Amino acid sequence: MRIVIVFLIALLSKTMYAQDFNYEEDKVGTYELPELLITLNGKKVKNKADWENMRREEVIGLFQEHIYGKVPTDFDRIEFHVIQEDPSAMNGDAYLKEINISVFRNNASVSIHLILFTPNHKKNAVPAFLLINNRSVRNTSPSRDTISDFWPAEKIIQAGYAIASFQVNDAAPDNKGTFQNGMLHLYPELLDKDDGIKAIGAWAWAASRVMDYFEKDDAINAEKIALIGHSRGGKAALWAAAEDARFGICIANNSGNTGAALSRRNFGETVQRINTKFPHWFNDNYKKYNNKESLLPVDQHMLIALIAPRPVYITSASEDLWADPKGMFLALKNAEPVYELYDRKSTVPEKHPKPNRPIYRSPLGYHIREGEHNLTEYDWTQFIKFVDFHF
Ligand code: GTR
Repeated sequence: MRIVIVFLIALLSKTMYAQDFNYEEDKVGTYELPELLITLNGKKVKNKADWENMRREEVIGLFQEHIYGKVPTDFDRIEFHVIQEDPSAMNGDAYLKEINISVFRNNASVSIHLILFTPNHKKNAVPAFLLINNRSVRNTSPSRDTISDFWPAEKIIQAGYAIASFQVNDAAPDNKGTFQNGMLHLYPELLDKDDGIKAIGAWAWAASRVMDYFEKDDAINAEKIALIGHSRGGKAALWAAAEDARFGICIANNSGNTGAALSRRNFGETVQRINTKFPHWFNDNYKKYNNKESLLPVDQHMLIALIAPRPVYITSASEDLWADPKGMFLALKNAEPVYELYDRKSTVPEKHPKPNRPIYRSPLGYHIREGEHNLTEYDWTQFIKFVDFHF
């Protein structure tokens, strides 16, 4: 009897799950993407100047209002304190600095703890990878007592780049009850606004404060910063790079729904589900689009286009259907027209490539990796090639 009940519950939850989320290509249905190169009042965008003067501001404004909120740029003061230093970290291969980045506004302050290794074999200012870390702090151990593929610092140092990371929780705890307890203490007025940023915007803000630090560190070439994020961190990386043009390259790994995946494509995670499970990620206006993706004035190809002409690399994984690999590929493809306005020809193929065939000699780069939802050594190997090619 008991076995039968357990079996029935399992069957029921499986069918409910299958009903809620689509994993079948032939059930995706048809959808129409909003026009990238036509303004709200119907003007055609014909060149780079039209894009920059008419359409780009409009599109970023739509994302701010309906999805992510506008990342604030004003504050009273920013201070950088090196709290730990080791000139011969990694057996002498790297210089380690731990920096507290403290930002002050209206008698409140917040600190972002940055871990930074620079390669000792390079004499001049170096380009850097900055990871928005949404996983355990152990992944970015400054003492290197833990070595993790999620942040393979030694490999990046060998390749001649600096590598840095901060924890998302410093900027906004990743929790629907406590996300306010970070940088939003500086901007409490945003909490009352339907279009105010929440956690994803807060993480993007923190990445920009790290950029403020890079601009002051002579060891770093701040014009060559590759911002990278995995999954929810990938969503934040895309938004940060859209909002802050100082990021030279954006890499979004397995970023999925409201990251690089097209929202209108009914496959895997949906807007309704992301807003219900993670109400603290996007602004309140976004909740209006639960089960109404077709009413969104934007789709995610437009988010990638906002980063043009800077290089963007998108990844997916063959078993990570929740993040909709094909939906991410199609968003990237549909961002191409804006890159073309800058004469930056993408070499992304027409059809979704097979796993483990990276495209990196292109302003828009892509791979689908064999395997599950994760950030792996394989992914970083391709990122280095992409960044080598562009920087
Ligand atoms: C999932 C969420 C995804 C993705 C992922 C992650 O639960 O539904 O959108 O962001 O978490 O961050 O690993």
